[in-house]
Amino acid sequence: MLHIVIPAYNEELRLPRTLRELRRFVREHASVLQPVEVVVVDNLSTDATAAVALEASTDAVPVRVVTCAVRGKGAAVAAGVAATGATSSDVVVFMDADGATHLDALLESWRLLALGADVAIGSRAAEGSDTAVRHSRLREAGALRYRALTAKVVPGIRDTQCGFKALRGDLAVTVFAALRTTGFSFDVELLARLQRGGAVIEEFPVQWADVPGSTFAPLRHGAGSFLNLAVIAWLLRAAPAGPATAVPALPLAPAPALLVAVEA
Ligand SMILES: Nc1nc2c(ncn2[C@@H]2O[C@H](COP(=O)(O)OP(=O)(O)O)[C@@H](O)[C@H]2O)c(=O)[nH]1
Ligand SMILES: [Mg+2]
Repeated sequence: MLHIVIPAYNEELRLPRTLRELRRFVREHASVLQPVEVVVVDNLSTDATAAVALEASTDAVPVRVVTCAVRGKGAAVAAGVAATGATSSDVVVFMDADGATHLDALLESWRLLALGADVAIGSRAAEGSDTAVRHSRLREAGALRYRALTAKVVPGIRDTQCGFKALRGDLAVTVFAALRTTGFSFDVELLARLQRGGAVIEEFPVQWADVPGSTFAPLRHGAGSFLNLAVIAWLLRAAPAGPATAVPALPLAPAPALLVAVEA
């Protein structure tokens, strides 16, 4: 089963289109992506986020709304992953409410997990990615610095902040239960923990288009993001990056249909 977690803070405008596209995409690739459940995590929204999410629910793509009382994208994704109750035969994906990452990422991440990866992360830095629209100059400059620092915490990973990531279900539940970062830097802590646990992490190129209405405000969230990186490095100081074996062997048995469908 595929569980798709979407953190949402005041997303009544951007979420409906994302859920509509998701329904269409799942219908087109039903043999790979069904059964699926969407968990929208309403992060104390003051608009109609929960209502528009529930309105989008169908039999083929059921949508469940979970409330997270702790603000922050990290807290919201963690609450959603916990609510999936995913097991080793499941896949957990999380993606942003704005649908900035093209949904082809669903197929590619499935394929990588089926081939043996524990984690597959969308990357705007990987060869072959296509990032049509860019952020403001200020955000770009900040992102560049941020990337240079994340490289020290999670060596080898080129884009920690793309909104799309897929994990083996049991691993997702375990690692998110340990996560401490509630804000936008949670991806770095997540990847650092996974890396130190010996998880096989594959970065794959995505088609990515910025969608107006970002909830990330460089001036408001920027400094906090850098501070969080320092906290994460400190939190994980005792666990050196490098090969480890804490992650149990691959439990996902790929259906033959999956590999064929993805290649088609
Ligand atoms: N800023 C913010 N975003 C949140 C929060 N909780 C969940 N989110 C979601 O996190 C995602 C962030 O994506 P987005 O706003 O597009 O940021 P960007 O893509 O990094 O510019 C969206 O789905 C938000 O709705 C929160 O407390 N604050
Ligand atoms: Mg976005």
